Amino acid sequence: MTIRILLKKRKSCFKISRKYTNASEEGIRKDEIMRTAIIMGSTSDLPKVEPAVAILKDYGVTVDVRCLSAHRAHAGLSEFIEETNQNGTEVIITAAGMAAALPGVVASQTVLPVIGVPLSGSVLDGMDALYSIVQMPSGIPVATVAINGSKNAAYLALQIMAVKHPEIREKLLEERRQMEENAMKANEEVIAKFQ
Ligand code: C2R
Repeated sequence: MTIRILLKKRKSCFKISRKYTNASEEGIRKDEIMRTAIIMGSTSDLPKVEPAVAILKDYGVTVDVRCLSAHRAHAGLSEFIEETNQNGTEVIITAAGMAAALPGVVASQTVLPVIGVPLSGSVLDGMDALYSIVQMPSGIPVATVAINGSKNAAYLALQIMAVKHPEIREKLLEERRQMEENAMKANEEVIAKFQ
């Protein structure tokens, strides 16, 4: 291979890796990046999705947030799913209200774990989205959390990632220890109040 071809190859590799990594991730191998994606159906979903973004960022995870409706932007959605299939994303969180096709459509185009968050806001108050997301046909699962359960979607994503990343596992265990301590303190307060 001539030097010119080699240089051309290196340049295109650099372009691809730049496309798939954040500036802060440069120099980190793709398999070391802790990366998730969150896709919502509409920007009107943002207030219910933001708590998940905050939790994942607090754990130092890169979060690619997108608003890509399966109903309204199916080509753009497929393009993004293809990106996640190649850029080291480990889990995809999907959040949608009403006739929520989005989580299932995402799950149909990847073997990455897909978590679905049904959102309220319609006249059916989230039951429509819950039923749309939870009743997937065999072979294309979506791990469905509670209506508006975006925080648990983030924790479930972290638990999946913790299998590979010990730093996430340690932080999750520490948070659980803290949770238990607070719960026991609440118990003591209740005992003291009513004895
Ligand atoms: P608008 O507020 O934009 O009208 O959206 C969104 O997630 C949102 O909760 C209303 C609701 O429609 C949902 N939506 C879906 C999909 N695209 C948008 N369920 C989809 O592709 O599944």
